[in-house]
Amino acid sequence: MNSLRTLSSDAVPARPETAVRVLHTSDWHLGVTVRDEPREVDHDSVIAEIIEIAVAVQPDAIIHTGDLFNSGRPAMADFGRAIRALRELGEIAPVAVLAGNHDSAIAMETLGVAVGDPVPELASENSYDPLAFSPTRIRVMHRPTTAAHGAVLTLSTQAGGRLRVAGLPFLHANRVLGDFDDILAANATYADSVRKICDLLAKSAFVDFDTSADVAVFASHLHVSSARTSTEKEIHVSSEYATDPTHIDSVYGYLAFGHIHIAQAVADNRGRYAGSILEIDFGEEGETKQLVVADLTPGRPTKIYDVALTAGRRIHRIRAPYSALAERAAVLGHDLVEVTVEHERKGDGFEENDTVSLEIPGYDTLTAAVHAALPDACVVSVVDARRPDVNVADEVEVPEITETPTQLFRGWFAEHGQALVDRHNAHGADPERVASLFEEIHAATTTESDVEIAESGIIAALIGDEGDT
Ligand SMILES: [Mn+2]
Repeated sequence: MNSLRTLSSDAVPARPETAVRVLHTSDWHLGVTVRDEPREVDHDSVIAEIIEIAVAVQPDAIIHTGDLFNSGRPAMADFGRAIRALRELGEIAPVAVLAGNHDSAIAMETLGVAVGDPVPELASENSYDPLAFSPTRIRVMHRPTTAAHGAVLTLSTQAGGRLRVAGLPFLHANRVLGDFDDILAANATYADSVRKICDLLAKSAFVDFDTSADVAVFASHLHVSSARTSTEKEIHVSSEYATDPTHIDSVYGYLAFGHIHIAQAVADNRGRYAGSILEIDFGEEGETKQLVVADLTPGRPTKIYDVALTAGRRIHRIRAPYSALAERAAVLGHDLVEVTVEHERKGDGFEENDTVSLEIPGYDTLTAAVHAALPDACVVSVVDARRPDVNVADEVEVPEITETPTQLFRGWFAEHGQALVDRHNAHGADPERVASLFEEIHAATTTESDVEIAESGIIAALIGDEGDT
């Protein structure tokens, strides 16, 4: 899978008369910081760009596939930012937003209230009809649920047919899914559960569906098998948590995914990860950010356009000697930069045996000097990697240790272990067993043999497993 070739929004052709146009965005992560530096200004400018593009391409629906917020408890400023953005988008076309793994159901439910989404109330009165035209411009799907509770929307389109949107917000592993009790066995695997829910949603989405006039989109915040997390790496999610998209009903004209931040085609080009809208951490440095425009025409292949997003500051990690920083200032502009300062190189006037002074004349600290060399950039951190000739190990006095790790652990545990066990002892741990468990694990890791822990079943039950993308 190669990187997508993005267009500017004015290169996207006008919507063909018979097509239904969907605008797809994802993974905004409102509230995210880079090394404590807030991104509000970047979010404000890229959201303005998204709204401009939406006005330009005139979609029939706008779909946001999750991680609207970076945290389950967004700051009020970000909550307000989301409300304003959704309302502005809702003026252009109906909007559906799904909860991602970073969003909490409660924050998203509250957001739905704030933007006037009436569906949860209709569903609780048992009067929501997923096959009737949606009564709302903004639908916030705050948790995975059934069509009767708002997982399926029916929208009118400029082409005349209907657009059906089936949405599956992020499905947390090991979380009780009361709405799906009928179809999910208690011991179903994650992949099985996703598959059964997808089948159930498709069943609802294609009731009273006219394939000669209507089109449908499946939207989800989901790990899709074989998707890439960065340019080189394939994601190695255990098959337990990756969903094979080939089984997603072929009647859907477009599959809209959120979760993975690098935009990419998935499922034989049936859909996209729209990706994040800013480089939100250094792992995304250099990635192109984008939206997706999909034109769905009944009975014809879908046309997909990748539309570049260029607003917001880029992020960079640079390594250079101090003397080489100032010349990079113009290129870095106002971007966010982490600077690693290396020692001055030979040929810059320094010889191998010179004593390199770490003082930079005129500045008290290296950080102050770096800020002065890059006056416009937002320097988020400065790492001092000078003094390469000093062998750090020579300077550190290593105390001689005569006890084995096991003896050390037992010594420490004798002193502090009882209090620790008392504090966490909801599960009846025996202090002697904790000490012997350490020995077993230590022995296994030092001999590279498999660890067989008698309590592994109990431990597995205690550990949740939510990804961090
Ligand atoms: Mn995300």
